[in-house]
Parts: sequence; structure tokens; C-alpha cells
Amino acid sequence: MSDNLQAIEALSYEQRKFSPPPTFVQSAHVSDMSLYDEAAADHEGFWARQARELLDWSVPFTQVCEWDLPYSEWFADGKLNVSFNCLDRHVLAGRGDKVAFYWEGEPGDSRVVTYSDLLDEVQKFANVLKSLGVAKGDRVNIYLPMIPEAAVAMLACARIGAAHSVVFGGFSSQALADRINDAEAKVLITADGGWRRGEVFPLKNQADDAVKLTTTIEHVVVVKRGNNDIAMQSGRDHWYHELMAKADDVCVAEPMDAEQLLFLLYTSGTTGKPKGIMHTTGGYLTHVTYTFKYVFDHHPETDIFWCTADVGWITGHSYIVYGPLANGATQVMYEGVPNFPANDRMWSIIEKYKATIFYTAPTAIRTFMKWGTQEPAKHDLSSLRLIGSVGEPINPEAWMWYQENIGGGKCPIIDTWWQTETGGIMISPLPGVTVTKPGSATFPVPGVGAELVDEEGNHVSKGGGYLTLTKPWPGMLRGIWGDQKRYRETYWSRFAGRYFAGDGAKLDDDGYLWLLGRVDDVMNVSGHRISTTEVESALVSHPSVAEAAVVGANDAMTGQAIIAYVTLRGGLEVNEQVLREHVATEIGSIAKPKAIYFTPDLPKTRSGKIMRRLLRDVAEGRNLGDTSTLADVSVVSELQRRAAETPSED
Ligand code: 7RM
Repeated sequence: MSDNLQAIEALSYEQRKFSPPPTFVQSAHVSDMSLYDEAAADHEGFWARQARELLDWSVPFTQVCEWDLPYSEWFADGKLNVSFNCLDRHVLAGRGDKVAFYWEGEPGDSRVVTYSDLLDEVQKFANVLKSLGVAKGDRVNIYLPMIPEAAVAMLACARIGAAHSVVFGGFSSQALADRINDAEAKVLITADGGWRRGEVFPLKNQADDAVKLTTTIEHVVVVKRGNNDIAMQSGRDHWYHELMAKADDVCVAEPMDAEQLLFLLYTSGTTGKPKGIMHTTGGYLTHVTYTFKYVFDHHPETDIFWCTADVGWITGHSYIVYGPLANGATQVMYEGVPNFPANDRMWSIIEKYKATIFYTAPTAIRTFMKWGTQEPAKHDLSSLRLIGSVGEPINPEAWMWYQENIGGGKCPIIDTWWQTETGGIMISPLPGVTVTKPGSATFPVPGVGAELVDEEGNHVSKGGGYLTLTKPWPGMLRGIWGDQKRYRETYWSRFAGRYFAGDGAKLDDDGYLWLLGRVDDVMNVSGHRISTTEVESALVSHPSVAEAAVVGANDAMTGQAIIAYVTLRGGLEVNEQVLREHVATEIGSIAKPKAIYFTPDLPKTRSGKIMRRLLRDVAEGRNLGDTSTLADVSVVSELQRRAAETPSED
């Protein structure tokens, strides 16, 4: 770990400053420090006020936070229904005709879904789920493209108290099966296929392969989207539109305990098995509703919000489904890739729907930079008033490019740091008050306590350190599904009394926080977390592979790129491309190594542990640090020699 701290210390930072534009400040929800002061004065009272003001409770709570480290309960004696808060209350208030989603399909088809439409669909689909035997407390898996039915399925689960587990449509059948098995899901909701880069990608086939590897799935519901040929297994598989045509219109939202499980979302950890992160009802909804309103400075009458994440990631859960809908937002939802049919698709969508707030990831911004400023210049982006970033540290160059070419020099940028585990945004500017610096996520939002510590857990007030969270917050994870020991060990064991997020950060002279990436062995590829161990296991599962070590090397485009070092079984040979495809089958294309180096040996400690740190040095072309614990130094020097002469793929 000390190497990481040294690396953190070594990084320099940017000193340009940008104040919120006066016209923005005029209409901003927050334009002074009072929200910060209130939260600092009374942490629990602050969150209780947010929960009461922003949400409708069927049974008001009297308890705020029960904190029994590392477990918290929020608003535990209150009852509410998440789908009621996201839908019914807006319709009951006369806003049923307000657009919830302007949905844009990749081929160019589109749909407009109002709050009334969404409520109708959700009630029917909740009845469908009930008719398939889903009850409160059950788990339902969702494996869908970016279509409105993804939101419908999630909200229908919430309506009846079943927990959803959404699996990103780009994951392989094996990854889906692992997640179904861990959650013991009863029902799987998928589609025939979805559109991606001008072609239909098959989802139902993958789902079929996955279900073969599971024992708990009783029914599969299939949304028709790709119109591709699929097999339907009679008795088990049902078309969504056929079930919906027969479903009852009314399903009253049942009040749930605030601590009722809302969803599981699987995320990679340092050991291979993905962790089912648990989020519950009242606290999570309070956190995402509050941050959506204040961090995005959302005004429901005038804003058109577009978050480019997939619903399969936490960003899609919190800032496409729950946060925006609870606030009655009008959103854009887009199905496909940013370069279909051409490199200006995103900008044409912003122009078409007059989006006012745009939220995307640094990896996307770096790609847009590569495609050139002429692409956004083809479109009128003047509707934008705020732009945001999430998923990785955003480098100052990308921040400036984003501000100038997308924000037209007039939009504040919110660089939002948070995690699957935190549920909602934790560190971010508030755009009407915070003076920003390109590349800094600035300060914790009101109600969040964050601190840097050194190796020994001592508070660091300047310079590099480990980012820890010091107070419970409503959206915090409630544990890891089926493995509470791992929950304690992963998040609460490194520093006593503190949640350790796994990220390094630096505090500058003005107290600004600069996030500097992960200090553990989880890679961040285009904003997606992939564990080195997972990719290694996938490689080793190929018959010709004896051993593999995987590292994330800095990459200008994707944040980190996966570099694999592989030793083959004696006498066997295999093509690099075959192995890359193998990883894609085992985990998903996102986990394909960018480069694979074959080596007779891996660098190991004397006790036999692979030294990934050295491999990272090799992959990034650095001089080797401390090699004293290495069993055989010649292994690394050989790899270095070859890295210098082999150009990497792509
Ligand atoms: C929302 C999300 C979490 C990890 C986190 C960081 C990195 C996310 C930022 C960031 C620097 C940011 N959830 N990360 N946002 N790093 N600046 N604004 O991404 O669970 O998938 O990933 O992503 O390392 O720990 S996540």
C-alpha cells in the first residue's frame, strides 16, 4: 500500500478556478453555504428533513439513524413505497401528462413515455410478476437493453417489494448465471435482442445459456425489441406484450418498511466472486432524490436531463430510474452507442430534445475528444446549462475540453465521486455555489463526511491519503448479499471506525479533493470495475493456460487497460485472439485484455504470491521499484525486454 501512497503524493494538480456563472446562481437551488452549515450542525436532523420534504411516507418515521458500526438503519419505523414516490404522487398531483422519458432507439425510432403511461405499465407489470409467483422478499433478475421496459421492470419490483438484480446486457451468460445463482432469483426479465452499433445483439440466447446453469428460475419474460429469431420454451418463457395484454390495470402500491431490500447490484471485488451490494428503500431513495435535486440543480418544470449510463450500472439505477423519477424529471434515454450512425449522435440527440443537463463518463469524453471538435460543432447545444462527469477521475485536459466544446464555456461542470456501495453521489460541487477546479471533485456534499487518512489511519489534512467516509449516510450499502463477513472485511477492517472506499485522493492547499483512482487490484476500464482475479480465473479456465496475472495499466482512452501475462501449459500453444475471445465469453467483452504477453514464468514472491505491482510497472514502462521480495528477478527483466519491443494491440 505504501507504493500507492507514494504514487498519490507524486501527482501534481491543476490550479485554474471557475466560479458559477451569475445567471446560473440566480436560479440555483443552492447559492450559499447554508445547506452545508445545516448539515454540519445536525447530521441526522439534516437527513431527516430531506427525507420528510422530498418523499411521501405512508407511515412517518420517528427514528432517524440507528448506527451499530458497520450497520446502519435509516428511518426504520417509517413506511413508504418507492414506485409510489416515483410515479403515483406525480400523477395524483396532476402531472400525469408530463414526459418521463424521451426514448431514442439506436436505429432512429423513438417513444415518448409520460408519467401516466409509466404508472399504467408498472401497475400491469407488477400484476404480471405476481401472477408468475413473485412475492415480497423474492429476487428478480433483469437483463435488458436500454429500453423503457428496464425502468418498468425495476419499478414493478419495487411496487411489490421484490428486490431486483439488474445485470448489464453486455455481460456473458456465465456472468448472468453466477448472479442469478447467488441471488437465487425466481424470474428473469430479458429481451429477444437490442440494438448496438447498427446490429441486433442477441440477449435471449445468452439468457437461455445462463438459465441452463441455474436451478431457481421458474419463468422468463421476454420483451420484443430486436425482432431476432429466438426459441421460446413453453411453460417457462413468456412474451412481455402477451402477459401485459392480459394483466389487470390496478396494483396498489404497498407501503414497505424503510429497510426493505430494494435491490442487489453486483460489483467486482478484489477476489473473483462478484459482491451483491444491498440497498434498501427509505434511506437510498432519500439520498438519490436529494442529490439529484441539489447536485444537478434540477428544476422539474424546465429541465431535460440526460444520463448516458446503462441501467445495468449503479449510475443508471440512481440517476436514470430512482433519483430523477422521484423528482418528477423529464429525461432522455438512449439505447445505443455514441457513434451510430456517426460520431455526432450524442450531440444530435441533445439538439433534438433540447437537453439541459448532460451526465456522462470521462472515458466517453476522451473518446469524443479523439473524434474531434467538429462533431459537437455540427449541432446547437445551447440548451445545455449543466454538465456532469462520473466513473473515473477526469483529467484537467478532458475537463477543459468538455467545458469549452460541450458546455459552450457557460456550463458549470459537476465531477461527481461515488460508488455502487455509496448508492448516491458523495463528493461533488454544488453548481450554484462551488468554485470548481478542472479535475477536482471538490468537496463532500452536505450530509457526507469524508476524510483522508495515512497508512496508520491518522487524519491527513493536506497531501495524499486514503479516502475514508466517517459518518453513516442514508444511501450506504446495507451489506453484501449472503456474506456479511466479507462486508466487514472489505469496507470496515482497514481503518477502525471508518468506511474505506478503496480510492486514493489528495487534498490541495485550498482543501479541494482530487480523486486519484483505486489503490487495490480492481481495474477501472471505461468506468466499469473489473477485478484482476476475475479476468485471471477466466484466462486460466482455458485448457491451454496454466497461470495468468492481470493488471490494469494507465490508458489514455479507457482509464485503465487490461494487460494479461499468461503462462501456457507445457507444449501447448494458443493464439492471443482466442484467449481474448475466451475472456469475452466468460465475463463479457468489456473484460477482454488489451494485450496478452506469453511468458514462461510469472514474477512471484518467495511464498508464491504473484507480484502485480511489478507487472504494472512493466506494463506502464516504468523502472522497477523494490524487487527484493521477488523469487526470480530474471522473469521480470525478460518481460521488460519484450514489452519494449512488442507493440500492444489496438
Ligand atoms: C458511480 C460509480 C466506483 C469507483 C470509485 C472510483 C471511481 C467514480 C469518480 C471516480 C474519480 C470520480 N460507481 N470513480 N466516480 N473516481 N472521480 N468522479 O462509478 O461502483 O462503478 O465505481 O469509480 O474509483 O471507487 S462504481
